[in-house]
Amino acid sequence: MRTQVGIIGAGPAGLLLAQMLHQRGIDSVVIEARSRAHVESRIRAGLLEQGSVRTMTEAGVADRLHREGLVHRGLELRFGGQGHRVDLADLTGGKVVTIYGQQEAVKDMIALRLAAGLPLHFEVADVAIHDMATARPRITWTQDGVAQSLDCEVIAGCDGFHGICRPAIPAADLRIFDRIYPFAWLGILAQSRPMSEELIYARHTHGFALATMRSTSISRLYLQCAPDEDLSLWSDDRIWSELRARLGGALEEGPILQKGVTAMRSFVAEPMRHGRLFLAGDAAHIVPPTGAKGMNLAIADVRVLVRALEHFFAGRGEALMDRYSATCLDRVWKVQRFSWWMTQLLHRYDDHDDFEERVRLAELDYLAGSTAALTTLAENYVGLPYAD
Ligand code: RFL
Ligand code: PHB
Repeated sequence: MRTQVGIIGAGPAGLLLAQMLHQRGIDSVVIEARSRAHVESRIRAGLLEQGSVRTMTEAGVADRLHREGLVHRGLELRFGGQGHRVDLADLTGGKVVTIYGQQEAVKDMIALRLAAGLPLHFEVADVAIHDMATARPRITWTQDGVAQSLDCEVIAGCDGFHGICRPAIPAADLRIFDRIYPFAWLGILAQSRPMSEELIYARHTHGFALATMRSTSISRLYLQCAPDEDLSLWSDDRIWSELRARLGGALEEGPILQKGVTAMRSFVAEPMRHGRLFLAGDAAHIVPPTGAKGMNLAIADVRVLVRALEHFFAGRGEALMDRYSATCLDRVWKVQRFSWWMTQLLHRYDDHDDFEERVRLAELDYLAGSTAALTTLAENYVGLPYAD
């Protein structure tokens, strides 16, 4: 088999890349380790920046997103038992964010690709990359026990944090920046009306909590917990009572549909390219979810990669491919900074002394009362402008 771009991973990065390349007449083959049912039911991100929605709209994958997505013009910060509304739209000249489940976006993109008869292979195993330093890199895998080989001109490593693409780059050619936080999030999906029409980010003496949603009848709620938290110690009653304590206000309870613990980490691998292998999305970087940036950053990488590949396949040379990593990393580090800042501001650190606690509360109080400080938060939250 041969193609122009071999894409490893059918998450948001891989699927959007495949679709945007198809729009430009560039062939690709997507391979995915898990089953279609698995990737379509994996509950993860929910918040899209305005630019992500625009990118998905231009890519032709946003019809249902526009019908079912919930547009939010603001959010609430809660601390010291009081809520403070942040008017994102007012602070950013009208920009908004949209709630739409990542797995819904993934379902839409898979359906579109399969309906168009374009190659997307699930449940592949033993994926390996060969000759990535040459102009004819190759991907091999097995499917149903049969060995497969794909000759490519470019390989896109969109296989997430635990994929094989980043580790395939020689360690000496990669610089890793990593920070692991001393807490995690216990997340639930519940059949209950959201607490409020907008997201609530709460800082409480027990720790952080977040009230978000997937629809007007499904809530998504998160609680700061220990990184090695034992879920079996969290009965539904305990979860609801802790959420009530941290979020304050009226919280409607309902059947819990899903529970999980998410680790918190900041991670960047530089550069995001090795020869003809280009990393995009979580394969290259991870942010803690407090800023709601992971999927948005994956989409931003894909935009840059599509432009570079469009130039290359139009015979206009490799200049944009050469700039791919630096262009992406410029945004990645700004988003890392914002995600780290939101995380440290809103979480409880067991090793922090009273001085640090007072400084954090002063910062929150300053933030809530300063249009300058809120504008900084808002313009990062709705998404920084793209370089192009
Ligand atoms: P993904 O989604 O991990 O997709 C990678 C795909 O590659 C497959 N794969 C392989 N395929 C073939 N061969 C191999 N050897 C393979 N190894 C792996 C995997 O099965 C998978 O299908 O990465 P991608 O596309 O880069 O997308 C990144 C996003 O998924 C991620 O950043 C976000 O979910 C992060 N995130 C959030 N991002 C936001 O923008 N807004 C949010 O509100 C938000 N909330 C969150 C989040 C992540 C969370 N968790 C669970 C980590 C909330 C949570 C709780
Ligand atoms: C979500 O809806 O899952 C979500 C929203 C905002 C965040 C993190 C997760 O900061």
